[in-house]
Amino acid sequence: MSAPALLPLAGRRLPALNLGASSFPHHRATLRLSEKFILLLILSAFITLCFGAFFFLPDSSKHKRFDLGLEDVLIPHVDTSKGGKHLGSFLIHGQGHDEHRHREEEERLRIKIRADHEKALEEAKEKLKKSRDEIQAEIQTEKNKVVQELKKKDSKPLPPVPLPNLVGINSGEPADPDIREKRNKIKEMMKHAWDNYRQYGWGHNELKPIARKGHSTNIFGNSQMGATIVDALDTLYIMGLRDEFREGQEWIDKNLDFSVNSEVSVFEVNIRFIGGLLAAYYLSGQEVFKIKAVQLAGKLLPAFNTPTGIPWAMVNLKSGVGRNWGWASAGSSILAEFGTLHMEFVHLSYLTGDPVYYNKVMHIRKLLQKMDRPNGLYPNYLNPRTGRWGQHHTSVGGLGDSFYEYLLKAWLMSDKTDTEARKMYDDAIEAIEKHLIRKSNGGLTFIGEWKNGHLERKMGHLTCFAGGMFALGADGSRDDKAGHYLQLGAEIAHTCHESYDRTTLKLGPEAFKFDGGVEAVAVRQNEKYYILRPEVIETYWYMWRFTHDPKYRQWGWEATQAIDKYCRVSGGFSGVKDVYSSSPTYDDVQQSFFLAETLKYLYLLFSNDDLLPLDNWVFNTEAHPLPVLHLANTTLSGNPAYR
Ligand code: DMJ
Repeated sequence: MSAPALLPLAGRRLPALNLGASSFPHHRATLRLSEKFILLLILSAFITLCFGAFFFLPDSSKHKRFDLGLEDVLIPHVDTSKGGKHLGSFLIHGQGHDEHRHREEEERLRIKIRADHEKALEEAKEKLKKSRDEIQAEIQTEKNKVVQELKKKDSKPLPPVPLPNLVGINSGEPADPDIREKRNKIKEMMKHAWDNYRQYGWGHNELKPIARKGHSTNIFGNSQMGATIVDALDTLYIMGLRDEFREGQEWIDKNLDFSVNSEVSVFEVNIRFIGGLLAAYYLSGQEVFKIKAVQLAGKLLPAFNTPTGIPWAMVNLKSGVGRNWGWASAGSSILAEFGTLHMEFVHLSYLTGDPVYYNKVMHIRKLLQKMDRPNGLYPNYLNPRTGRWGQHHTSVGGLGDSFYEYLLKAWLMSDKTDTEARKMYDDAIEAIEKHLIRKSNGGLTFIGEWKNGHLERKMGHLTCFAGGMFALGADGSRDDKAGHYLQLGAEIAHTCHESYDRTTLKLGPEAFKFDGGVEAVAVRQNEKYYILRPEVIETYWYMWRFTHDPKYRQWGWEATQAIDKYCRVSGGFSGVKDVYSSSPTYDDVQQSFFLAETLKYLYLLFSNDDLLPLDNWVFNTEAHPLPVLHLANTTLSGNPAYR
């Protein structure tokens, strides 16, 4: 027979179907074709049956899946605590009443599975009718929906941000050509500092201008956080160095990462990074700065996890573990460090709508308010475990300085509504005047340091910022003593200028004495250095704004020339080790605050007052301008002072 050869598959499986084929040889091929369909039909029916049996028969793995959370619906009577949760025990009990219930459940499931299956098939059919582009468009719409949902989840609604007039008419450019030239010279110095950092230290925290490489100190931890970039941004912006600003912004956007295993100073990171980022945000409106500031602030929050809520000096950005400086009296935190967070943290709460930052700093304030103060003075050391003062050492310079500054600025920043801060400032300044401020034999007003009941007649370069602070706080002072405080500011400015003028380089030493015939001169070798600090120039600028006495511009120009002559090197600017030596040696560090503060204050000193007017802007202690918050009609959660 040749038939099997014609239909080899069918013939081999079901030879009986070939029986009649030989009787109708002319229909043979047609009949074989029908047989083929019949066979296929039977085969597919068989497969469907097998599949159905396989699919609908109970199996333990399926039930285990339902056990994960639906056991109350599926097997409500089973006592799971006795192991009845497993399918095995359910089936063993599957007699009588239980068996009936079980069958019902299975039927219900089958119906549901069938319905789901049909629905899925329908959807698939519909999908297949659509073109590839239509399907892609649908997927994209779905994706966008998810992104929008995520965004909604992450960000709370933000309050409107007030952006005061930024940089005045004509960018504060002075009409007088001589002043303009001086201002241009300062801008050129900024460019020299930036360009060299850009070339030799990019991404590092600071620059070694002689070795021409990156530099860092322990305050920034052990990672490259581009401190100079962040600190310099607003100065670049104010000076109109927009290309440089954009370079900095790009680096921050792409590289500034806070998930690093690095132990940083909470204070320094706050004033330089958070302050710098917030100012850059307010000036430029670029969201990236706000986002980075908020991210970083989140990393600082674990530092507040102490028994008192007084933060540790240092925190590891990754682990959140905090500790204090080994040198601080009795494991204490430092007044100028935990007391210099207020401005930035209030702005963070304002921008995010999250009161957590505000609450942290208000807690510190409340705690300080309750404490006894020896002679009304705040000691520099406070133990965060016990809440007790450490060594009774009070200073308006290092360790204490910016705590007083931030009391005054909290009041100014709140549009003068935070009267609690103003009162604390007034009380503190009264005690300082009584116990620390003296006139030298030569008639120079100085601010000494209080150490265990004894006045040390020594003033630090850092203390010189206080001249500007007194002037800034004159308006609104208690008993209408504005004239007195303006005068005090002028006297401090004069004393600090003397400390510069009595040196060989016309640059100020780190600390100077008023003792044993010595007046405003450093005595110890290790106090003769100048590290590009801003405080004296800062005071000149505030005094200029409040008095317009040309001597402040004159003094500022003397300092500019001295810096350019003695601190400028081809690779940037360096500090000098001895301001009394005619051949100074360099310390080979270009500090980030030189770009953030020293050059900014100099530039402002030679600009018109409408460049960052003090009615609208308050400068943080690192010279980063933050806008006054007109909160009279706004509620900042948990903040009665602002209501
Ligand atoms: C700056 O980082 C800040 O001004 C701080 O408050 C103390 N001093 C340095 C610069 O001298």
